[in-house]
Amino acid sequence: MSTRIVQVSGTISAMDHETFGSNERESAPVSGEAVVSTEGFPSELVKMSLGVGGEVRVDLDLNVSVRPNDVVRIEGSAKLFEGDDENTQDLEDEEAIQIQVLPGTPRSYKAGLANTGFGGGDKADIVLTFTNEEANVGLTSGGLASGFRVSLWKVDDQGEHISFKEHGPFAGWTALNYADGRILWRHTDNHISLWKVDDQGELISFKEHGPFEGWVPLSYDDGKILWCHADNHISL
Ligand SMILES: [Ca+2]
Ligand SMILES: [Ca+2]
Ligand SMILES: [Ca+2]
Repeated sequence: MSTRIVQVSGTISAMDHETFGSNERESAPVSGEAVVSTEGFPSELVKMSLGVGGEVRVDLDLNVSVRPNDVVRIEGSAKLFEGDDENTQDLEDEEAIQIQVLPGTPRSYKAGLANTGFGGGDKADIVLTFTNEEANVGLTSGGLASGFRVSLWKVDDQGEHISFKEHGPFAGWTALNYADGRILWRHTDNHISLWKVDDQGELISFKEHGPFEGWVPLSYDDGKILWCHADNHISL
């Protein structure tokens, strides 16, 4: 199983039906991305709301998880609310979404929601496209036979353990250090992967550099990566 990068794009178009006067319409782009690697653990792909006309709201919540053979499963819901204001919890229609996206095969999906109740006529159309590609993190090639697992602990002012997040092990990769929401990894060939992680230690994005002839990465801090050359130059 490889690490997958899953993206969703599309549009939500919604209409607040008015008995008097003209109907009100809004639309908004849908855009979300998640990197998933651990089977069975869903990650948030997109979570958004679109309000229209002062009375209608559309909520779209989707999570993604990896299945066997690099297939990913998208699960969640699209909901249409209509009431006294856009924060109303008066649910008029709902569509449960559960689809599989095959690796390298974009898939489109459409949902139509309608308020068919008294005073209804409100509706929403949701058009989505999902992609499921191999994440080029370089951390999974060669399998999981070597490398080190890291556990990033969150601690309070007194140093007491609050929570933790584990990553790896990834073949050939060693974590060098953590600073400012970044984990710096070094590969045995001396190229690096700088991970941006959120407050829970979850991977948000990453950037790879190198390898550069003769240079060995040492650490990351304050927006800078420190490299050491075989003849003992340093570079910031
Ligand atoms: Ca209305
Ligand atoms: Ca209105
Ligand atoms: Ca209503």
